[in-house]
Amino acid sequence: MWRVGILTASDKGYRGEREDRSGREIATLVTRIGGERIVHEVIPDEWAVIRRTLIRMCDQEQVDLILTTGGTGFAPRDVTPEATRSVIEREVPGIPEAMRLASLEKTKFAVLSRSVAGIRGSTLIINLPGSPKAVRECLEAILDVLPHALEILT
Ligand code: MTE
Ligand code: CU1
Repeated sequence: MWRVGILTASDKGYRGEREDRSGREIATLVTRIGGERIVHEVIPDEWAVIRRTLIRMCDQEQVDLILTTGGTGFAPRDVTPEATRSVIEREVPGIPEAMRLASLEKTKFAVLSRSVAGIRGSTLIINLPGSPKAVRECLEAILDVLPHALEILT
């Protein structure tokens, strides 16, 4: 079983004004590759909070994989990619490239996601967009390669 952390960055979700359907979608999808949700946080779109939560999931909870959802767009408070870049040691550009390529077949708006992926210690962190539909489309594009990726990381 892979240990999976889910981080939902959403001001509305944090205030309880929006259900975290995207986080639940991630939890369901990862079971297909033997992923088990160990931690799941809904936090505001704050650089420092996202950064702190990512570090805790990697270094304390020691998850194998963190999937974030939300905050990858152009709104002023969309800072998930920046917070992710601040904690990773090695970037993995191929993962967001593949997600955007696959998503482009569904919607032109795929190019507006600024998602990044990278490695901190033995944890792989991947940003997904905010909507449940985008989460499904992006994660399905890369899900099959994740077991091999995680195997070589550990
Ligand atoms: N990717 C897929 N596969 N499907 C989508 O519907 N929506 C796009 C893009 N990526 C979308 C997608 C849109 S409209 C935006 S603005 C960006 O993701 C950023 O989304 P976020 O701000 O919710 O992270
Ligand atoms: Cu959009």
